[in-house]
Amino acid sequence: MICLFLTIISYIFQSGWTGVNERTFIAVKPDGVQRKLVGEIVRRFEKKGFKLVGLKLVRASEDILREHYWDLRTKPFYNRLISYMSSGPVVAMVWQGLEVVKTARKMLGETNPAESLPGTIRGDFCVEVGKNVIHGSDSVESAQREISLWFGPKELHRWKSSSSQWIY
Ligand code: DAT
Ligand code: MG
Repeated sequence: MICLFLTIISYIFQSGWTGVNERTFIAVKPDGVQRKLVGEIVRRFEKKGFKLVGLKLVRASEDILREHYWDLRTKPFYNRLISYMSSGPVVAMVWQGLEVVKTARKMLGETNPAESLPGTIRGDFCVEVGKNVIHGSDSVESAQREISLWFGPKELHRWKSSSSQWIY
């Protein structure tokens, strides 16, 4: 039911979230916050040229996390994943820009840090799949669903970036 509702909401907003307005959901996981990686991660997205449109420190409820990781509910590591994600605050963010979903995934690296190249976030800052410091949406559709799940409309900001004319 919640899934259907979120899909409809996502569909309504879809038209505005393409091209330079594409958005992705990024979260610094509890280990990333504990290890003081928030500044470094924000810095990488800012320097790349993406625009920050939402950011908050949040202790995620189990309901949100179970919804967020719904696709993985049958995996053996699912319960461990939920308890790890609820073990401390996460920094939830929405970043905007051309091809931001695909590019952010490249910036993150592979799911398993051991397979992530140096220069990627997971390649540089973690070693184990169960503590891989950051989440990033894997498709435009997932991004829309996740943004609607984690952020209210008033928490997403429209603002004109003074550097956008030097990026696009
Ligand atoms: P990603 O986070 O790269 O999108 P995913 O969606 O497949 O990867 O999985 C979500 C998270 O679940 C992942 O970031 C870490 C955890 N995870 C995935 N595979 C795992 C495994 N084999 N063992 C433990 N945790 C795993
Ligand atoms: Mg995923």
